[in-house]
Amino acid sequence: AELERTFIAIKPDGVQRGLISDIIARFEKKGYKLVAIKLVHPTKDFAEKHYDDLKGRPFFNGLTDFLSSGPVVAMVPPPPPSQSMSNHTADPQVWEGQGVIKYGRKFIGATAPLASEPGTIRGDFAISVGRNIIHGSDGPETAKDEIALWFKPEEILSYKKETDKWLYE
Ligand code: YYY
Ligand code: MG
Repeated sequence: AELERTFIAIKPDGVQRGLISDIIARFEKKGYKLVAIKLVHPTKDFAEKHYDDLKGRPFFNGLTDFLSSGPVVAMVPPPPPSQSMSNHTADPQVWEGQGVIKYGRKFIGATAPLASEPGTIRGDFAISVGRNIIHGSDGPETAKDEIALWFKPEEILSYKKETDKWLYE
């Protein structure tokens, strides 16, 4: 299995609208393991770092104002197949799962909530592109960078879930 880890954040609108538990429940019920979580109020400067690749876009200032406007729930919830994890127990930042990044994005839905399918988080809970509830890493490189930006290595926990054997063949 390919090494994969992802970063998910519930943006200030999701926190304000009381959607934390609904969003976490979806990842949890799917069988994903939560390995890091915290409530943080990012500064404008931090929001700019997070969205560094979008610098220069017309919506950049509004987007980073928005992300730094209130508390955000930051989390790392990939599903590690237990057998492939065992090789990497020494590195607390390595989390593995088949297709977790891509599947996380599928869960979230399209960037514009009106283009998101019903059943996705943005499809079910949001209307405007600038108030689209949730962030998810879009690939292995951004996942790595985003996890390193938001979490210290010791904030990411390694633990075994007995349910893994009921989730992975
Ligand atoms: O990864 P994702 O969040 O789906 O979209 P990105 O293209 O990375 O843009 C990040 C963020 O920027 C998006 O969630 C909303 C905002 N945004 C916007 O306000 N207007 C756009 N035309 C595109 C993106
Ligand atoms: Mg993105």
